[in-house]
Amino acid sequence: MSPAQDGLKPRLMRQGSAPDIGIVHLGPGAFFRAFNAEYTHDAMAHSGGDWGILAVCLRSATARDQLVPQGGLFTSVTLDEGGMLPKTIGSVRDVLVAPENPAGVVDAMADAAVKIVSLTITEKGYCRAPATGTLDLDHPDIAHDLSQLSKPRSAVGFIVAALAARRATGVAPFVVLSCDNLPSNGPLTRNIVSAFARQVDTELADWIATNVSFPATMVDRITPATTDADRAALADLLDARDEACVFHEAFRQWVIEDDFPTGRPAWDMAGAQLVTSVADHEEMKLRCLNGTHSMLAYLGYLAGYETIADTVADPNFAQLCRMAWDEEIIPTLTQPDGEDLPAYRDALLRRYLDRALKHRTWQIAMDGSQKLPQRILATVADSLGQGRQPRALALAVAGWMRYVGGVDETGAPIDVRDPMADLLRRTCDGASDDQGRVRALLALDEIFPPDLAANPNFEQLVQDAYASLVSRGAKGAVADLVSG
Ligand code: CS2
Repeated sequence: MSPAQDGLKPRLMRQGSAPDIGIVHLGPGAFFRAFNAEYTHDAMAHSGGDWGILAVCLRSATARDQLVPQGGLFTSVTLDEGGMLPKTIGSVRDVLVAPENPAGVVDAMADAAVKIVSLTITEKGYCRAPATGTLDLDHPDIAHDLSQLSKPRSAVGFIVAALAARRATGVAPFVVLSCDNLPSNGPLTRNIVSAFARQVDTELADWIATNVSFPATMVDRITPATTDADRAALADLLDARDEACVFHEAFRQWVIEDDFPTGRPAWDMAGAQLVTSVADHEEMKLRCLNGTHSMLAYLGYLAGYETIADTVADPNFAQLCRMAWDEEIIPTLTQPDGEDLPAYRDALLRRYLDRALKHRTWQIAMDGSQKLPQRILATVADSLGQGRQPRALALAVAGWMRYVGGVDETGAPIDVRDPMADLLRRTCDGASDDQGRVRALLALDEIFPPDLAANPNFEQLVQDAYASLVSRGAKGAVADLVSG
């Protein structure tokens, strides 16, 4: 083979034989590849087991088109100051695209070899009312699935259809493992699945309540969307293209409630923490990391910063994070076993400052209506309840309100991606002045719990923050707050 031909040789090669499928994973995007697939790869490398993953795309075929031509193999690239550290991941066995053959996906999930169905479908994939976490029966996908359960569209529809098929054939249920950034994601998923099943068949709902386990998890690894520039940089390094590669930080943390009656991969051997309760870890991560991530996303975007690293390189924004953590978020938390909250906070700021990770503020700003309640509003409510004035988080809420208005500080349009984008825009445009806009947005009870929206102290904090953003711009408003 000539050197030129050798240069075209694919470098993705499976080490040893491929594992049989034991997991179906819904939502094989970048985070799944950087996290679930890599932990499972590491667990099998350590302890073996047939925990190969059948990945299911619920909407677009992109992941299938990237992964299947590569035999499911892909490169997981750790980014740090030392550069790119590539590693081939071999846990994905196959990829199905649900809209092409929904009944085939239900059959695959009903296979007795499948012990776990895991999910990274993002907040909106749960079709829940964000403020309450309960199933939204008016959601178009839920309405569709309730009338045609043999061809589901939603994750909950697939789960219930497959559990019904297993029950009918006497196959033990799979474990449902939510890996999304939602509060008490296990119980929340249980509630949604149960509410859906109850609409279909009360005996099935009772069987699910008695037999199916829904462990809660805390997941953490910063994984920006992969760009063409990333793929080109990896191709230079490996001398071969990998269409399915993923780039992420070195840090990873997975805390899992250990409730797997039919077994699980040795994720603990790969560094995951298997515990009896995840709640404190989950709250710490959602409020400290995701809460300040969203804060930086809206205010950083409005200030003209492209990435989180650019945003916290501005000392006032770094100070805003410290203020939010120390005065507003950490006082609402219970320190989880094995964690040190001040050290956790310091490590977070270091992770944000990492310039190798180009995590765009615009990416994190997506789907704010689905994220705000658990990331920011719950903390604000607790903080007000403690008699504090959570000004940094109120500025974050005001930043979101400016952002969803769809016009930035230079008058340019903002590409707002959110399932409620139209409603948010109409709500903003329908208000006659700034105060009216704040009031109209606070009245959206899908997002703002009525008790919080009716709290005059909270409204005043948001009104003041919004006025400051309008008069001083995001940079000025942040500077005033941290110096004041
Ligand atoms: C981010 C998260 O996009 C977002 O909303 O806040 O994806 C965040 O990067 C991860 O939760 C980190 O573990």
